[in-house]
Amino acid sequence: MSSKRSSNEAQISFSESCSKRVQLEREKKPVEERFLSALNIFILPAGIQKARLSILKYQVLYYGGKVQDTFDSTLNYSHVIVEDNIDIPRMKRILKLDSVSDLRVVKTSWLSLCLRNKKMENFEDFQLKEEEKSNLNSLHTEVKTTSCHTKQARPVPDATEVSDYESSDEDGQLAGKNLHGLSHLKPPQTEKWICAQSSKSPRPNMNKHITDKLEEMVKTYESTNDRWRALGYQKAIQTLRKHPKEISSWEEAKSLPSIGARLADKIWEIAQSGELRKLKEFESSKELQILKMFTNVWGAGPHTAQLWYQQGFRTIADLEEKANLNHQQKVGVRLYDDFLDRMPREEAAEIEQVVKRAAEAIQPGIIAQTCGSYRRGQPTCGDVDVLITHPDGKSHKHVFHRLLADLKQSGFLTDDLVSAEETGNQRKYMGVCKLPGQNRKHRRIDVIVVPYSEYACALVYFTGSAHFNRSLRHLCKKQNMSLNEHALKQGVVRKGAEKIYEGTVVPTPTEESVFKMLKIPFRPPEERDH
Ligand code: DCT
Ligand code: MG
Repeated sequence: MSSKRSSNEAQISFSESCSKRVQLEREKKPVEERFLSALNIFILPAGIQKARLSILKYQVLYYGGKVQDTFDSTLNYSHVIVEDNIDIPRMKRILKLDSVSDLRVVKTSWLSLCLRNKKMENFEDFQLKEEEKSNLNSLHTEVKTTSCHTKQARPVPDATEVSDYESSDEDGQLAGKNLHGLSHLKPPQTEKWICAQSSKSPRPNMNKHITDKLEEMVKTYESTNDRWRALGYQKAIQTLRKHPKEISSWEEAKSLPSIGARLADKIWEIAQSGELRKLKEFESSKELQILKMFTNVWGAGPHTAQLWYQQGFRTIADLEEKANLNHQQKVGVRLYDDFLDRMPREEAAEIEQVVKRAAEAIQPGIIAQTCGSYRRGQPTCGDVDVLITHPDGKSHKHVFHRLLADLKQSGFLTDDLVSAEETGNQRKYMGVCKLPGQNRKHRRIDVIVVPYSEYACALVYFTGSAHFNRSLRHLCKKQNMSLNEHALKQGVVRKGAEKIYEGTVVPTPTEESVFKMLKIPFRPPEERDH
């Protein structure tokens, strides 16, 4: 790609993004936020990805600096910015200059550092000088990292990204050893799967500053029913969480699975500036904020939220007073604040005890186990998911209605949302409970009664997390199996997404047996919090 072409494209996209709006925003900014006001720069477009160039220019303008679109040797630039891999001879060739001794030539990683730290950083470590013998592969042109946030374009992927199994050397060696009866040494390919890994992995999320922003994008797209975009962002988040190091170039982001050019643009924008313009636009959109609020009403999805908005409702009070609500939405609106508040796990434990005691009074020997985030050891829970069964395989059948009746009678269950949902041999109740005493909040509770033969699969499913479950299901597909809250099946035949043969149920007496069948190590609940 010629640098000229890239420069022109960049300017088109730049002029689109830096319209009057940027100028106006800039003028409104207090002086301390215009920390780049001393800059009057030219950015050499060569080697800089189009979107990244546009972002850099936008950000410099936004924080009070000046950017010249074309190079003019008579102008007095504060800095001329060049991509990290460009050396002085190449820069001179591109700009048709005999000498650059009058210019302060600085690498883009300096600009990124300033934008990230929101202050003018010292540029000297990033400066390229005429007399330096620049060489792409020489250490002399390497940027000295003054901060762990310093960005450099580095070759990817990093060796640690590739699992042992995928490493061709290792594979080759093992293939040779197979002949000598060492085939058991070859690690199973399941190792790569999320569900095979502990969520308590010693490796932290190195890109949390990016995934946090992308999570916000997911929430927004979910509230507007843009499921494909939401899914695309979710996949990218999963990939970034697994990535062993901080993203340090657009190319690195783009090289990762599930990340295309547009997502790489967004990721790189956050990596460089700590911000995402698109998210800021969303956050400043009143309509989107209201849609988000409406989709948080229990029983309302994106379509209903849209409808309410079109009907002119703007607040939860509007809904309460004027909207035509069904039973669930009425409960959702009345208890809006309580439902948004996550309860401490101690309160979830108290709720579990109330249900356990009531179930035990009906049928001795009954098992009542809280699953979900509580079982995964989270400090707070959005709701309480109680799974009930009986080891004799039959006594659970009589418990469901009596248990709910008793809990309503005692005043513990205050509202029903879904009185009884039957799927196969399982029954699910969704409602609201409140512990006795002053200052107690209403809490969401699900009670699920299952036959003992389905208990292990139900435990796995209702313990989650949802992300962990998705990974389990994908892994099943790869092994011609299927898994849901009822059973694990093997010998499943699929044609594309369609199941041609349902397969046969594999007995799974314990959670451990489910993991074993899938050929992954057993993970206790607190290690499934992905
Ligand atoms: N689940 C799932 N897929 C979903 C939603 C839920 O597999 N889309 C499973 C995994 C968790 C379990 O059901 C209970 O669901 P929630 O209560 O919604 O989730 P949680 O992990 O308990 O989180 P929270 O604390 O918010 O309730
Ligand atoms: Mg839950």
